[in-house]
Amino acid sequence: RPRVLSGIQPTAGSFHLGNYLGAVRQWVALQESHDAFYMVVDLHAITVPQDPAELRRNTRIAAAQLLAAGLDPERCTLFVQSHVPEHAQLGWVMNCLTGFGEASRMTQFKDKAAKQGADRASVGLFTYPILQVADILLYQAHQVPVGEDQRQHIELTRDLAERFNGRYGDTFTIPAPYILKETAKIYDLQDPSIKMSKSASTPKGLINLLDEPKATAKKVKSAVTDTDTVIRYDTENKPGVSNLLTIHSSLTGTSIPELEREYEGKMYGALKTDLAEVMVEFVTPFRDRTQEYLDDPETLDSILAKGAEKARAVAAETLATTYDRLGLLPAK
Ligand code: AQP
Repeated sequence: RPRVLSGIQPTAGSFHLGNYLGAVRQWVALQESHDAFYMVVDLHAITVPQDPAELRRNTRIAAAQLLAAGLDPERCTLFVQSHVPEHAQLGWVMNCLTGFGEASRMTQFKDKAAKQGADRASVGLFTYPILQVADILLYQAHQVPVGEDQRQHIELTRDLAERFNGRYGDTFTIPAPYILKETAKIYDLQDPSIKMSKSASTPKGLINLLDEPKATAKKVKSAVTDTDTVIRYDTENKPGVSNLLTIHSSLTGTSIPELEREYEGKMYGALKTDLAEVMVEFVTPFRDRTQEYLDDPETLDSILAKGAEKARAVAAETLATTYDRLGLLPAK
């Protein structure tokens, strides 16, 4: 079976709708057909300051949400990045292979550093895409299911894998991004020109899956649309309405043309009211299931321990081959 690898940060506590529709939902589907490795990327989280107790708590919350979303530890390998030390080890190797200018071209760093103030951004934030390269290459992943914002990082991964293979002999599988066009980018409900994001969105534009369902319904109902009245999918002229149609379609499985027909002659209010209901129906059981996993931290930790053991077996083998190819003297 082809292999997939992906990760999600445990920084915000709750996943937002963009994380879920852009990435996590694909993870659940791919565990059926692929040898799937999914992780909570706590080492990425510390590229910005974290409160230690919060980070620990949020790491469990992230894992609980992944299980609540439908990841099955019998069918995929679910683990915490820092439980597999090979990530940091291969990360260093990849740092040494990356050009400074090449790393400087990563747009996500530029955006995030600009937000923090260039002097305050850590070197870790700068090199985080390179750690991500190591995350992917360690598992010899064929595909990486992510949102559109990660495309550039997968390109970097491909470049570095090819560079290493060219210099030291075939070592790494060249991965491809797995990005679903429909949900590659979910937009902010208040500003449909920017992606929904935990750091850039205003609270009203961000749907956190663990929020009170009532609050979520309210946010959907007050989503920004346009001054026109027609419900039509047109990302250029009607980004707000198109975003709502995308969300509706992906949560209900009703195609967008079908939705357009259903809402012909109806007002925006009707679409928003229905979508609010769809959202509530989705988040209510999701929150309950997440809480159930959190109420039993021993089971949760043991799932993560088993996942880390399975992940290490693969990661250790790749790292050993890499060290050998590089000419690092093995310890006797
Ligand atoms: N708006 C989005 N639409 C589609 N996919 C998205 N992803 C994030 N936002 C959207 C995808 O979610 C996965 C996990 O993301 P992450 O843990 O790396 O978090 P992030 O990218 O840091 O999430 P944010 O909210 O975008 O954080 P900030 O604001 O800090 O940049 C990834 O596959 C991502 O593509």
